[in-house]
Amino acid sequence: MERTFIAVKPDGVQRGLCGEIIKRFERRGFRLVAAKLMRASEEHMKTHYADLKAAPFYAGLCQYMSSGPVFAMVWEGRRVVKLARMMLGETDPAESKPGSVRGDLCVDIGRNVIHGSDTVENAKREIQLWFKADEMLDYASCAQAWLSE
Ligand code: DAT
Ligand code: MG
Repeated sequence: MERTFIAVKPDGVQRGLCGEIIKRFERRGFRLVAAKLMRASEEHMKTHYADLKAAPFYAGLCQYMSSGPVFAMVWEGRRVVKLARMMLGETDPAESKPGSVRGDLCVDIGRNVIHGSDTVENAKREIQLWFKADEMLDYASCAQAWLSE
């Protein structure tokens, strides 16, 4: 079973989109294993986005991500990393198809409401960065038997 790190960014939290986003992951058949509302420091965001250090938007991105509460979550399920990325849409909302989070809920690449890990490896790194082991819960979901053969 795979896990991924999903976060509603400060613009998404301010715009009241946490419920809408949680609903989409629940409906798809993924299981919430951890969640917390937190104000990330700029240092934390610099570590999170370390691979983008050279990008011209890096400083602004880290400032924006630490400018208000972020709703951080870990979701579990079969192929959740890839499927969640598809649910998010493209990085640029203008390239995102209707039906995706970014294609439905936002218009600007710099305020694209949601983060999702792009690979299984990065998901592991990000989950460790945002959550302690005891903040994640293992429990049996009654839906499990009905989601896969
Ligand atoms: P994603 O969030 O789809 O994984 P990414 O990892 O390439 O995209 O970039 C991280 C975030 O940085 C992205 O969600 C929004 C911001 N970003 C990316 N490209 C940008 C650009 N050209 N101008 C402004 N912000 C950008
Ligand atoms: Mg990324």
